[in-house]
Amino acid sequence: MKSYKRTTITSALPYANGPVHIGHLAGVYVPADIYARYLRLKNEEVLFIGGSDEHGVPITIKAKKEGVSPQDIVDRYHGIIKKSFEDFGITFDIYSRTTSKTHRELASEIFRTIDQKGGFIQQSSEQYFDETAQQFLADRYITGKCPHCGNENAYGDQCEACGTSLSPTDLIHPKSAISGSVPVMRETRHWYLPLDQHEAWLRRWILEDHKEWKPNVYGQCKSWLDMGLQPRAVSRDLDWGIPVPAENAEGKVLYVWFDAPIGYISNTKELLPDSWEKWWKEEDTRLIHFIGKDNIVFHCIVFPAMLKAEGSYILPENVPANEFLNLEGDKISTSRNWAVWLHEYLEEFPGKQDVLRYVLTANAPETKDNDFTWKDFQARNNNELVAIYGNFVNRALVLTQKYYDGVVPACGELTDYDLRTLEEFKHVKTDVEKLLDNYRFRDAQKEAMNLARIGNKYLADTEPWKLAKTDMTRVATIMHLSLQIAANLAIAFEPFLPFSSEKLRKMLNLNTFSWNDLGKTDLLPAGAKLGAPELLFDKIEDQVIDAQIQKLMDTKKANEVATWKPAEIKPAVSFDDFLKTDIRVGTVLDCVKVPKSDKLLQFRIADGINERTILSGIAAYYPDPSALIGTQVCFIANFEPRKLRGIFSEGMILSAEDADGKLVLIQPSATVTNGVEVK
Ligand code: B3M
Ligand code: ZN
Repeated sequence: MKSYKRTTITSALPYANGPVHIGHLAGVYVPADIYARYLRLKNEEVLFIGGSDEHGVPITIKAKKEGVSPQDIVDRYHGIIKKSFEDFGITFDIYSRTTSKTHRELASEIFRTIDQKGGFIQQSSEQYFDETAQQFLADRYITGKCPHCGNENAYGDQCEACGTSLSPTDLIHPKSAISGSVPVMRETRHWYLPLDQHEAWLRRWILEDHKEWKPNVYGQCKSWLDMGLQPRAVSRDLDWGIPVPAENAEGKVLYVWFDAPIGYISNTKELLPDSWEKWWKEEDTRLIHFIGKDNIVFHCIVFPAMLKAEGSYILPENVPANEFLNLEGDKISTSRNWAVWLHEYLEEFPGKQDVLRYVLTANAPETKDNDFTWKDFQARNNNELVAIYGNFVNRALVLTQKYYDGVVPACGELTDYDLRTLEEFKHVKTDVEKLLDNYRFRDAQKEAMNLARIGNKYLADTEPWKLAKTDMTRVATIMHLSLQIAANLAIAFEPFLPFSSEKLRKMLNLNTFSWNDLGKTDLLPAGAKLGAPELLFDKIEDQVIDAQIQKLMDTKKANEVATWKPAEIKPAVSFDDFLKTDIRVGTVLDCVKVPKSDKLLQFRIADGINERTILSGIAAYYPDPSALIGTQVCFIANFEPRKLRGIFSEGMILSAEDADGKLVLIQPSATVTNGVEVK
């Protein structure tokens, strides 16, 4: 690794068109924050930059939907997002926004510099234009039929039904989402960054000089480069964004992906108006971008090409992008409300920021997409945070309270077993460091947890509560060492679980606090008075988790109903064919649940000729089957008899399946004679 003096850490600027959810936190902000905290603990010079991305079509679409201005939207969500990050202890040095004056000026200046150096080309192309609304249409503003799956509501950039990425001209019967009219092709001129001209150095810089990048990042870059780079438009015909600072640029703004990454730099400039340049222009500064996988090409190819074209900036040293986090097996989706929103989490789990941070890191999508489930959240809290970390700390503190009135006892002679324990825990520092230096946050956190495991084992093996009756000198040594381990835990976990570390630090009255203290056994001197012991974590009960799962199931139901469409009408049948199905009415004589089945009800039906037994899979929707006795139902009398769960079912009872899957019996609107036909 090159030697460096300082590190600039950036984390992707979320679009200010909605609140942030666990996917954002897991993929970008928790790892970036862990890294920033770690470097600060090592007393390195570090700057951690965040902010909202407030331009681009996602914002204008949201504004249009709500009938408000784009500025209203970004003002609202910038505040909500900023607060969520603060609440979760994400320690940005600045969290600003791309609608700031500093940003508008710097983005314009960088564009102008590149332009003056001849770093852009201008090209004309035909694009969809809405004649009614008198404007060019962004890809998202064009809808039509997907050529792959036939979905009628595909967007000009993607079909959400089949996931295919599209370009607007792929759509069959395109329509403007603004006016509903059929758009026409019209010529427009734009500025392009000729990425093809940058391909050679990009290949060398990434494929040869940065083989150490994560395989998912390196692989994506390689496949882009191997496909060959094309010029990319950096301006758009849109009325929301930073006006293109050039002649003949009326109605044109900078493409959001041109201005957004410059936001990292402008936010630095806003924070440090006099010294921002050293964080972006000096060779001994290390620049690290934390992002999600969908942003890789912009951070590894487009932005570096922009910076190179400008000429005075450094390039990123690493881009540790993550894959995606799913929720209970499904892709997180804002439009389907399939997410755990950070502000809602905090309302429902007040004070439990660290639990979420812990679980998201333990399950971080570092090498592949991963899944968040509430059961796993509960298990990790109860079996790891409570049972290992919390339990050890609590025992160490409570026993010290009990035997030594909360004062750190003096360390006596060390046994072989003590020495072996110390040896084991001294590894933790180098192990965690090595992992953090390689952006392997999940394993690093696991290593930190190992320290608590070592502590627990030490107490379990030495059993000071038994020795207290016979050998208080030995107990003093055990408690002394246990407290040193607890102090080490406060340091090791600080980057990961900062709220708990602070609590623990207070309990231990631990004032000095630096990464270099990790592994030391004299952090708490004999005679030091401890604070009052408190529980670091508490158990999360089943009903709390069940309520969260129920909430998601309700969302899923609501989505199914909202997107439900009637099935296509089947091919025509003749009356004679219809009559082959013998549908009759009968009266329910008896109705009970089939034992050991959640689904089946067993009916006894008077069919006018005799009695028959029919099983029907509607038990979930009729919790009191006896209430059906005496009512009439319709059934297929000549349905082939089948044996289900050892019972002969002679027919099929008719019901309608509602949009949410609920089954409702079909019953005649007035009582009729048993055995009559339905036609
Ligand atoms: N706002 C896309 C996203 O939120 C975009 C990131 C910008 S980083 C400069 O995924
Ligand atoms: Zn499709």
